[in-house]
Amino acid sequence: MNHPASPVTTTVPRFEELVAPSHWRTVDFISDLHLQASEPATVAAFQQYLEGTTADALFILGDLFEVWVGDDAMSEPSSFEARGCALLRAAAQRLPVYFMHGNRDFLAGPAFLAGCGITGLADPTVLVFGGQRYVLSHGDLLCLDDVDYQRFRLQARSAAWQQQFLTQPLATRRVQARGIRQESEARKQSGATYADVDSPAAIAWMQAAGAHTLIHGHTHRPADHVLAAGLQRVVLSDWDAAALPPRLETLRLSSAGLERLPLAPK
Ligand SMILES: [Mn+2]
Repeated sequence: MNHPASPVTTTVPRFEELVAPSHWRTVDFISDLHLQASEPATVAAFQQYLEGTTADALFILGDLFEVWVGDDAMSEPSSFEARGCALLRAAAQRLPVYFMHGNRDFLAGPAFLAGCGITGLADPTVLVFGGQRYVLSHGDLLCLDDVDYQRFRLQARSAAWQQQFLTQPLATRRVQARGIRQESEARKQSGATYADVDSPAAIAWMQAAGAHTLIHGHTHRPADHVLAAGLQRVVLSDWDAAALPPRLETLRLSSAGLERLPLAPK
């Protein structure tokens, strides 16, 4: 096979593999809901979606939550995290739910997964469905031009950084998270442009994984890109039920291929 030359700009990661059981007819992918107490319409849309979906499995590819400051936040009975977990737990009784970290909820840990009855998914993972291979990723790792973020990501994913962050009192962590969010909001307002997925790196990943399709979120730029002959990059939509028009969408995989399904707001 003749592959286009792709400069190796990043180390190709190790790919976990998940083979879909043969009884799965449809799989849904969602990401970037950025669930938060201040956006109740999106939370309601998520609940409505979970209660109504006919998918045989749900894959959440990161940034389900706007922020996750530690699994102990779930133990506060009336916390937003406890509520989010209850929604997931109810859904997980009907269908398998898989959760991949995003750059906002990367601190969601084993207690979160166990408490919600959902399964963690490594980034990246290859899903084998109907004899085809799909690379699943949040997508942040592929935004190579975002050099400052890549540096932060490396640090924040280390055991030492996480241990140090998590030893602080919950209230302190919540305050810190608010500060980081305000900074990011200010950056957005300033019109700063965000890096997009690096095409050569995405191609390198797909070739290494033996896959024809990469499905990711993170960039909030939903589109289907053909990167090279037979290689496509499919970008999930973020969710915002209060936007005009609302952004609520799932990507559904079946034997017919991939299809974007708009969801009706409540
Ligand atoms: Mn993200």
